[in-house]
Amino acid sequence: MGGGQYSTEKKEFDKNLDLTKIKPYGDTMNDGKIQISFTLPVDDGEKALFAALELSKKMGIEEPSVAYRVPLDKGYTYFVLYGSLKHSIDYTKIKVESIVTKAMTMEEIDDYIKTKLNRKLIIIGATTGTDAHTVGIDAIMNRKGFAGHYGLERYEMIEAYNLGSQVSNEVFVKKALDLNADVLLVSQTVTQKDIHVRNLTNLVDLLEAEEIRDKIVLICGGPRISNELAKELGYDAGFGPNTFSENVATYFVKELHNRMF
Ligand code: B12
Repeated sequence: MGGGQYSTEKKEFDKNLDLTKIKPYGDTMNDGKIQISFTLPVDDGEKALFAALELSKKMGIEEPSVAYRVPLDKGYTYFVLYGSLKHSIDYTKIKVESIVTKAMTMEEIDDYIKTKLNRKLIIIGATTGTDAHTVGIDAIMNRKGFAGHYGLERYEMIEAYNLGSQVSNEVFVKKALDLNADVLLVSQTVTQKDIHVRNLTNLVDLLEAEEIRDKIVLICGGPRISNELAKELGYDAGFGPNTFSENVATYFVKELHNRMF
């Protein structure tokens, strides 16, 4: 069982980088080396190992080998698997819309607000619904910042209100009305059973009902949020992993400026 993982054939890799056929890089260009992990809902054992290897071959992974496996509980086994991906993609055909091409610095953003928008901006952020994850919104808003990037609370020309987590959409919208917010920042981490989609959509409905949707720059973010998803759900923009306050602030100051004309 589980045999035949390795071929003894000597492989000749074309080591030239061809952007029309890129694949993962391990230690030789075009070797396709990847590591993946998943859980199978079966007990640990030789049969489970064989199933994991077969599944990996179906995913297009050649010569898969299980680097690590552990029973998680009765009826569940976790695998870390290593192998070579046979698939490639044409990188030259990919077109993506980039929200912010070059982020300004905190000082440049403050200066932009002073000279082009002529007043302090009111920004409200929260992790909404039942979601309890605060680290993402704190990374964007907290004065002390994240990974060497100060948060919006430190910006001279921004009045930032971080409402924390598990904020209901109703409370969030009320705060937006009370403070006359320019920008709303929504963080969503939990995506199980698409709860984030329902929650984010409900917020748009409430803002529309209050007739303030168009007056506000509405932005969402989180580890599984993309700009495409955000737009689809009726947001102005969406930000995913590796976002800093400068990325989102560069976007919203320019968006507010565009809306002046
Ligand atoms: C810490 C943590 C917790 C802590 C949270 C503490 C806190 N105060 O936040 C606690 C222990 C409470 C927790 C609880 C749960 N968690 Co949790 N948690 C994590 C963990 C380990 C790290 C998340 C984190 O802090 N990341 C660091 C921040 C900086 O990254 P980030 O959120 O992606 O933020 C960046 C960007 O996304 C972006 N961003 C984020 N928000 C926003 C908003 C805007 C406007 C913008 C512009 C950008 C932006 O900018 C940030 C900086 O770059 C992850 C696993 C992991 N390693 O990621 C699981 C994880 C997120 N948790 C998970 C789950 C399932 C839960 C629970 C449901 C578990 C349970 N069954 O009880 C509960 C949730 C309960 C609830 N009601 O929400 C799952 C989510 C799966 C899913 N896709 O739905 C994960 C992925 C773990 C896993 N592998 O299963 N969790």
